[in-house]
Amino acid sequence: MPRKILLDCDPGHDDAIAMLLAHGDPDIELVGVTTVMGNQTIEKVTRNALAVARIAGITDVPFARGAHRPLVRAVEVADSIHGESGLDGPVLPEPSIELDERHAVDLIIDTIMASEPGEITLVPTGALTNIALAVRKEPRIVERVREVVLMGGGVHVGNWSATSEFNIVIDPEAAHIVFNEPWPLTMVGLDLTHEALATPEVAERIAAIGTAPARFVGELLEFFRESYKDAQGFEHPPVHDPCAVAFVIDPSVMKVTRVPLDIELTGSLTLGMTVADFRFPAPEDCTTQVATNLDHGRFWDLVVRAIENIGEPDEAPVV
Ligand code: PIR
Ligand code: CA
Repeated sequence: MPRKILLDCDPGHDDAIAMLLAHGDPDIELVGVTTVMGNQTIEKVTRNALAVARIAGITDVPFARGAHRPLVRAVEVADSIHGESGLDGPVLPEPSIELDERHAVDLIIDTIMASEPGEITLVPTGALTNIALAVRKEPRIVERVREVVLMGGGVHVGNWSATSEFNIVIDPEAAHIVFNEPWPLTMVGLDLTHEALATPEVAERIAAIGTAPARFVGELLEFFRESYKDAQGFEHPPVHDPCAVAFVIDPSVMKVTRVPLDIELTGSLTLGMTVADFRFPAPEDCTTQVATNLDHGRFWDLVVRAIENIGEPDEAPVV
């Protein structure tokens, strides 16, 4: 039985690749895609999500627009990394599917409450605004989901401040809500994703697939490589978000450590830090874990296989 996932994202170059991985992998069934402001405004990331759906040939999955701003703070976008559109690089096609009429929060709640307990895995790859709102609106989702596997945070590393990662620090109050609910939560943060580097060998493997979706990923990686070099001084870009999907497909591609996690809300230097308490062995009731140590080869095998499986979708436009 494929694992059913709801992807809550802000595409975003790596979010787009996460979507392709979820769609193309045989062990995953993508049951919904929701958007949240982050890498760009909610209008832009939602449009991007629909464009990626067309490229990947995703036709029968509901897409819903979510939060246009964080719970408390002002909107802050990552245009230094993702560009003006949020998905700069490739030419984007006009969307060919319509948005669901529901707000993302309602699509999340409806999908989880209409499923069997333990059936749905939530995979957030952007700010946690929609998930926090969903928990507040319908708290029963907490015991009904199978688990939350999110890209965000970093125990020993930040990328938006010295201590903090973008998805968490742009809406730390939402992250605080999500990290403090008693659902099983795996944090696939920068400790792990900074190992998911798109080296030139990876780009060659993807180019060799030769399909339109593969060319699209190649163009995404090309732009990501340049912006990560300019904005963050990386030699190769870390492709964060598909790592969370990869954990759902095959948890053995990474190492995880059970540890209590919480979100800093008041530090003047450490706002949005994901604080891990390693002082003691994790207590019995600890429901959080953090990912470290990626199997780079097997991770990229999953991504390549998913793109191969997608092939040349009927809906794919010629660009
Ligand atoms: C990536 C992101 C934001 C800022 C930078 N510098 C790099 C986006 C990615 O989409 C990913 O989900 C997460 N936020 C990594 O911080
Ligand atoms: Ca993202």
